Amino acid sequence: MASKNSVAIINEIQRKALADLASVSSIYELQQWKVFYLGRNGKLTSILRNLRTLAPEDRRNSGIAGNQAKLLLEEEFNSRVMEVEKSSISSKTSEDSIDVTMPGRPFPSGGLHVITQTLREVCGIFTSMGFSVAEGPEIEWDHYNFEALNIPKDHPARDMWNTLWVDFTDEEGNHPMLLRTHTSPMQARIMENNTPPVRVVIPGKCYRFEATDATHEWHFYQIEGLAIDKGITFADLKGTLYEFARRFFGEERRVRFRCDYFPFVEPGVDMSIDCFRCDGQGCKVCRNTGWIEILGAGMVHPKVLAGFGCDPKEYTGFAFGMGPERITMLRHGIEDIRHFYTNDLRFLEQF
Ligand code: FA5
Repeated sequence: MASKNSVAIINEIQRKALADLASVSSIYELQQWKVFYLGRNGKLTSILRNLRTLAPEDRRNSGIAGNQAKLLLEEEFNSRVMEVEKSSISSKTSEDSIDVTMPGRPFPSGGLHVITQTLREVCGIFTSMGFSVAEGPEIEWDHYNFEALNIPKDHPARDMWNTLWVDFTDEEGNHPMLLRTHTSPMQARIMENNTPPVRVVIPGKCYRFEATDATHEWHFYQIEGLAIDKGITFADLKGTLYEFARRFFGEERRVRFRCDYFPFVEPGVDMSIDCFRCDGQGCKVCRNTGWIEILGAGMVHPKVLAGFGCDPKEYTGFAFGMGPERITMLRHGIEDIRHFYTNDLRFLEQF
């Protein structure tokens, strides 16, 4: 009789539990339901725990009914959890009413730094004239930066390039490594692995231990150019650089060549463009000269050519080194070189 009662009670609990489960509509209510029926002190659990007090035959029948009810309720609970979760997602979606046709938020896209743009454009102009492009190390040996360029130790021309030395001492106590002060050391590196005819431009970063002002940075780029072949003359140098200036700055900009001294060229020149700000009248930007120097150049010195393994009686060549920051300033009317590397997006995003 007791067993009949227990089975009936179990069936009644199961019926009630299923009815309650059907009306549950949130995860919170589901948890409450579970605690009420299946929890440690839940309705069904309490019945099952008391089975051991029944007679063996009754215990068996009630045990079977109780375990079946428990399995069924657990299964129903799990599928109800899935239903409730699903409906809460879809109701949220319709409540928030996502308009899938709306355009997405744009990703802020990056861009090339204005100096990178200039480097690429300049290299493009020279490649269209038959030059190839090469790159080289920023930490350089004294040999390539100075010695191979006819600037031996104690030569006063070393003072032209205020050098940042690398803290590395060789066996003789010398500091043979430095941050390259110009891209000219690449001339020797190129000639180590190539034979004329050579036409190459080399963009890269340079470093000088010098005070900064509107037209000088302590780190800046240069683009080196080197052309070596039989029969190259100063007219080729001028023609090539005029053509570059014409393509980069337009027909209206004026160009000036003046004698200059670099130990690795003979003769040497500097090339200037008339000042963008004052149109050559003289102002703060051009230090009242009307001109802004953009590059140094010259015919490769015979001694340097011989060092490259080229007979200077047979081969001649020209070289130049230009400052991309300066030509970018000229083109865009930028008054201070320091804007390029202070990472102010208000400035950089203009280009
Ligand atoms: C040189 O560095 C030579 N190596 C150039 C050269 C190459 C001459 C081949 C002959 C043959 P110079 O120190 O003048 O030369 O620098 C060349 C260019 O680099 C300058 O015209 C200028 O545009 C740029 N430049 C030099 N110093 C700075 C600086 N501190 N900040 C920004 N640009 C600079």
